[in-house]
Amino acid sequence: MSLEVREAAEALLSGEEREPLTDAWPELDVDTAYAIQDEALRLRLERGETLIGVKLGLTSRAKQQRMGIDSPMLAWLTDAMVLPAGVPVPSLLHPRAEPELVFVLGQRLSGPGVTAATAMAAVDRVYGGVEVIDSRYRDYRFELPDVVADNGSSAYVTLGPVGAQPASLDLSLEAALLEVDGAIVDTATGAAVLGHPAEALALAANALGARGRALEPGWLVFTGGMTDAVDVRPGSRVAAHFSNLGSITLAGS
Ligand code: OOG
Ligand code: MG
Repeated sequence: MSLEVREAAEALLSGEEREPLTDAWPELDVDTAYAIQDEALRLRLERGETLIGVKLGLTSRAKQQRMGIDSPMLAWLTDAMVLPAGVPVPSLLHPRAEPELVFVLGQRLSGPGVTAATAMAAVDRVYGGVEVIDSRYRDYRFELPDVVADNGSSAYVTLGPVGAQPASLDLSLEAALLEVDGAIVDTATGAAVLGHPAEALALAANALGARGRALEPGWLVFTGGMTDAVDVRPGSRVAAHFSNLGSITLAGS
């Protein structure tokens, strides 16, 4: 691994706000960005965190248009990123929240050749979830390699209260209402996520397979923001209400 990769991983893991890597390193490519992401994960595991799954980012048009990037990406989730329901969002740089559909895997899944149908067959349970993102880049200004290196802006994930059998729901029709301080500000259904969130799961399995890895049994897979993300301001309350998968409320601090 190059010195630049190690240094970028350490700098991003420090959590300090910074300019995008590509400002000073314009030739940074996506493969090298994933090497930075993997090195940051290695450092997290070295300090005692456990790998619990992955998240996809930029899988809906709402998110792609807002960030100006139209390729989905993958990032790691560890146990330190789990925010239990009811715990206020810790103080962060500029937290935003987004409703997501979440899979818990029953079986190992790895590409190539994983389809939405074979991906769904590996799913044990489906949950509603909320991801809190917090880009380390000032003003959320980044290119694709920057956000990949920054582990997809990951900060926290919260799982909803209902774990449904995958066959019991039509996930393309599962709706999320996003509420801020009592007002509904956005809505979407699962179809917003690549047409069906199982497509995001298949994409994750194939992308990890290409990197010589797999989605493991028991892992969480956050399939990407269905709507645009909203700011989590101190004192404000953000809630996601799913049609069949319950509600999650976050309090800003
Ligand atoms: C990148 C992370 C995107 C999602 O669900 O689309 C993401 C960002 O918007 O900062 O987590
Ligand atoms: Mg997300």
